[in-house]
Amino acid sequence: MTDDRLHRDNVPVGIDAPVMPTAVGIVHLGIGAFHRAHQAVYTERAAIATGDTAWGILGVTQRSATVRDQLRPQGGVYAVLTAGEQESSVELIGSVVDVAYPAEETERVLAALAAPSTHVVTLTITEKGYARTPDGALDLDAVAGDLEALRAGAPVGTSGESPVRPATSAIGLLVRGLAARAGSGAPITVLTCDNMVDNGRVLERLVRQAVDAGLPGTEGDALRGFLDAHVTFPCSMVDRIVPATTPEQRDHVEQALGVRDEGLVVGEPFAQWVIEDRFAGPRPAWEAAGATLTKDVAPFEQAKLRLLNGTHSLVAYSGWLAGHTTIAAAMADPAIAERARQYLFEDALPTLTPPEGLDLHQYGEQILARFANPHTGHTTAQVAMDGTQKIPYRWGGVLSDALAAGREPRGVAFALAAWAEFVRRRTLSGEGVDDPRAEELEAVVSAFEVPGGSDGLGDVEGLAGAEEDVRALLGLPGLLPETTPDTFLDMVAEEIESVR
Ligand code: NAI
Ligand code: CS2
Repeated sequence: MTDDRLHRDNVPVGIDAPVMPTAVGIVHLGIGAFHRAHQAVYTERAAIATGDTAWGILGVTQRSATVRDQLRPQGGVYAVLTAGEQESSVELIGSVVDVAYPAEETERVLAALAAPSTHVVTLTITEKGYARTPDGALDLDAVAGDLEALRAGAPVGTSGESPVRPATSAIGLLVRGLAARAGSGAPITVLTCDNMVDNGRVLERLVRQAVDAGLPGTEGDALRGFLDAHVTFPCSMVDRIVPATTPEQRDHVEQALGVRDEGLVVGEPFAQWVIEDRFAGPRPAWEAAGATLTKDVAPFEQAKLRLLNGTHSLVAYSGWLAGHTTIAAAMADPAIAERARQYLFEDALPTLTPPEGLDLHQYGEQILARFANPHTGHTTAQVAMDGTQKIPYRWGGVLSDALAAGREPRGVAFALAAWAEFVRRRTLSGEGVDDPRAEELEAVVSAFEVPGGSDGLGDVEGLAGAEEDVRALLGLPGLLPETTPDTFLDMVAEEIESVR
């Protein structure tokens, strides 16, 4: 530990010391910015409110060791900068006790998932982390390595006699951990905190598909019996705008704290967590930190995904095309703000049943005000990532319900035109599309236009070329509802001109 680095044992004067967990009660898969600014904060605040310190978190990060290398030298402690319109504040979080990188520490993670002291697994592995094919089924190729390890029954916690095969997927790692736990029969709750409709049920289906594929027939009966009797997969709606941390934000907080925090995360003041009250065993008293426990998350989840996330994606694509780096800058553009309002209030809001006690118009206005907050620095490019994984949840339901009600939602048509043009420009400029289905997307665009043409945007035969590739992009399997009529695709084509 060095004096100029934040650490559990080196807390700056003048700021409240973080909680010191006495046990690991939670394993979190997908520790990134959002978990650190949301679930870990709720867990910290619940420990402070109740004095229950048995809810230490072991974070797991699948894709890189960066977060481990940020937090391990700090004893797991990091700061959260809350960046509001009027003021900002810094809070130290001690609920994360360590971070494991499965490629090098699979055995440790499996042992933690099997440990009787672990009662909850939470996940923020991004929509693409659920390893699904376009029709929503588990992509068995993506979890093949883990299913082989499952079949091999590699022992957990061995000291090297039979090295455990490194995990290749979050879903595979989770299934192997549950398999390691099954023998004890110790109950556990698996709580996904990713932006998907019916997220808990989606995750349960994928876990069960993995078990059926990995341990077919009677081989898997013990594990299936354990899942039936001792494991629950509640749904949750999570909300707090948490952008990727910038070097400038780290420098700003270093000035304020007097020590360097490599694990800093930044969030807006607003936060909400609505959790289905269906736990297999003990859990932190998250309600003491403001979480809502309910029997039915769906109305909250649908309102948030359609009103916040759907508008967010529209602003991201149209804002990026207009040259705006941040969401806030895009919201300051009257043309974009108007389109955001049209989608939110005319397309999405009428498809919703308001959650009890929620005024959807006020909620919508609050969302637009949150987007306009320039202090988070949330970029259009970040929100624009992984569009094929987000569009079905954010615009797909609005489109289906609007069409069923006899409406053709102009705001959704505009949003899809903006997404398609974003894909086209990113492909033809050579920058590429940050999306797990990038290869498919780029192939569609390149089939209609020659990348790197006269204007660097391809030899487009006028809008005709663009219209063809937009229709081809929208026809990608699993993107739009199969019942989408041609008349709506015509509306999208009409909107191309407004985004070019
Ligand atoms: P991040 O990029 O900081 O962290 C993503 C985490 O997911 C990392 O640990 C990464 O290793 C893991 N991951 C990424 N791809 C994966 C894959 N294919 N398989 C397994 N693990 C994978 O992102 P951030 O901001 O933490 O957001 C993560 C998720 O949290 C989002 O995708 C969304 O579902 C949810 N969320 C994010 C909010 C935000 O404002 N950032 C707000 C509400 C929900
Ligand atoms: C954003 C979300 O990046 C995105 O797709 O729309 O991460 C958004 O910031 C959160 O859902 C807000 O709760």
